[in-house]
Order: sequence, then structure tokens, then C-alpha cells
Amino acid sequence: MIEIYSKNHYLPKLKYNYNQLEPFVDATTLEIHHSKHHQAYVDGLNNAEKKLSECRKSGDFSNVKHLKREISFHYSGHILHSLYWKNMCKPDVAKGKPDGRLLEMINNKYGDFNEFIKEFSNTALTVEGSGWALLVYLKSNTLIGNIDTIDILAIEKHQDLFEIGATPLLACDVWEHAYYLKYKNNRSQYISNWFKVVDWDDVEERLEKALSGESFIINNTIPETKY
Ligand code: MN3
Repeated sequence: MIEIYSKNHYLPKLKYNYNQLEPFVDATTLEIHHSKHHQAYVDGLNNAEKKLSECRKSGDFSNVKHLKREISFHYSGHILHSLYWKNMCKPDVAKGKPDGRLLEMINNKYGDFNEFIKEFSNTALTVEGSGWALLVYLKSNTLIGNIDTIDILAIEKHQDLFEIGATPLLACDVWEHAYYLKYKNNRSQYISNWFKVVDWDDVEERLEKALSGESFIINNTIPETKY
């Protein structure tokens, strides 16, 4: 029995209005980024999945290489943007730095929070072309021994250079569409201002869920309302 394809992916709602991350992320950039760019990844994913479903029905897989690439790109773009929106909050409620387990793990690995910010910022600044800086949790994995740590990845596009098994916690979008209208080519200024709207409570919560083994990213990005 071949399942009937339906559109499974929708643009998530934001927890703030487009103008509420001002002045650090401007309203025009945020609106276009969410309603146009993220929507395009959602549409691209639905479209590629629909075509793959047609391949299963017809038995013709001549286009499968292209479709698998499309799905990897758009799926990763959808997940990372959904995380990016959740990782931000209004600047008047942003607490500026994490506490608890997250801060402990940062201190253990990087020395202190400032050193962590330095490595994350330099990673984001030097992502080649379009991509992301991504803080991840790497859990114990009996395949290669015990691992229980955080790491900062430099993702190209939405999916290249990801480490298999990592759970994303904090994502900084450094595609030009994330900052160019306001910051022009000054990616460095965008990154330092972006930290002023990071929702560290959200990042801490993601780490706690990851530590307890929950696939928090996916569960937390399914929107309540379709629109
Ligand atoms: Mn983007």
C-alpha cells in the first residue's frame, strides 16, 4: 500500500512580531526572511517529497539523486530556520548569557563564556558562502566510545559539514538574506548584535531535552496553526 502524499510541512509561527527584535534584527529583514525565504524551503521540501512519492507510484527512480539532494537541502533549511526563530527573543527579555548545565558545559570546554562567544563568532564570520554557525550537543555513542560534549559547527548551505548524531541547540544564520538589508557586508556587526536577541532559556531547555535523549528539535518546531 503506497501512502497518499499530503503536504506535511508548514511555516511555523513566530513568538514575536516582525518589529520586536529591533534594532538588532530589523523588521523588514525578519519579515522577508520568515515569510519568503523560510516559506520557500517549506515549499521546496513539500514539492520534492511529492515528486518522490510519485516516483514510488510509477516505479521510475531516474530522478532520485536530484530529489534526495533537494530534500536534504530544504529539510535542513526548514529545521534550522525553525530553530533560529525559537533561539531569538525580544531584546528586553534576553538575559545575555546562559546559566546552569549549559554554562557549565561551556566553561568546561571553552574556559569561559567570553571564549565561547569568541569561537562561535569567528566560526559564524568565516563560514564560506552561505551557511550557519551551530552549537550542538554530541551525546554518548557506543559506536565510537563515550562522547558527552557540546561543539560549534560551521555549516555550509543548510546541510554540509554537519556531524551525524549531533543535536542542534543554537543556530546563527549567516546567509546574506539574514543581515544584508541592515548590515550590508558587515557580517561581524550582525553577529555581535544577534547575540543581544539570543533566548538563552530556549537554548538551555534544548540542552536539557537533548541530555535526556528527547528529539526536541523536531517536536518543538511543528506549528500549532497552519497558515
Ligand atoms: Mn535564512
